[in-house]
Amino acid sequence: MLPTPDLLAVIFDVDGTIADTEREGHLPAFNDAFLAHGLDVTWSPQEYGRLLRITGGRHRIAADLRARGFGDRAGELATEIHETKTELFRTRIVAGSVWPRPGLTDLVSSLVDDGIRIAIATTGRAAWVEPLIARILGNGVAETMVTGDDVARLKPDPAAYQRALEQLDVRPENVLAIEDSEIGLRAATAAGVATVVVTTDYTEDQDFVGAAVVRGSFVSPQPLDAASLRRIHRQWWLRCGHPPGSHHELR
Ligand code: XBP
Ligand code: MG
Repeated sequence: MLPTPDLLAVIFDVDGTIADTEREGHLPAFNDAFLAHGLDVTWSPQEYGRLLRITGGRHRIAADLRARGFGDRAGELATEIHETKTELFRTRIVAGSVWPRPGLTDLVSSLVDDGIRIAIATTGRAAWVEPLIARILGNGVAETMVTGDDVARLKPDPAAYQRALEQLDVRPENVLAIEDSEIGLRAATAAGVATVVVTTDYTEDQDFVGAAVVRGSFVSPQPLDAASLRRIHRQWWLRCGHPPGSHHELR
């Protein structure tokens, strides 16, 4: 039997994965930004859950304003409101009000100790992603960071993952992605990367067909660490049966 590929790097999504940012972080920042621009728009947590199907805050605002009848003004207004939202969210991060998901920092330490490289692939904006990652992971722990500023097409397009793979200079079969959502799983899968999904309240009912593993937490039933990720990665490739170098079509 052909050897399974080694696990050389882990690429982490940010929102919902590194931190549970959406309900307590992004949502109030969007609502405060609507207020700052004099708009009578407040997204409820349920409404926001539906809007998460649209990746990228600017696109999310524009789609909602169009649905509310803002017509041609929606795009320009969305750009302005999103700039305010980005600054408000960045301020919250710098003030230290966003925390990692339980078990995340232990997993990262275990990967570092084991020599597994770490990267970030997100559709969020660099202005807040960079301070968040520096605060939670520490400076330099993530070798490369691809944000929504770096790619023309956001997830579920694979562009962010493809860019991270290029920057790491590794093959997709040597990497595992950690995601929280169906959109993220689709992006990583389309880049040929096996994916562990750790769901949140917002994503637990989504369709995760094609994931290597789906769980609701980093800590239970057993904490994820370098050894368990190596095991998951190896089992995925044994199951998939695609030798390194072959055309990889993830099922
Ligand atoms: C999540 C997103 C982001 C955030 C908002 O992406 O879709 O748009 O909700 O961030 P991921 P911005 O899980 O890939 O990080 O307002 O900066 O777009
Ligand atoms: Mg996410």
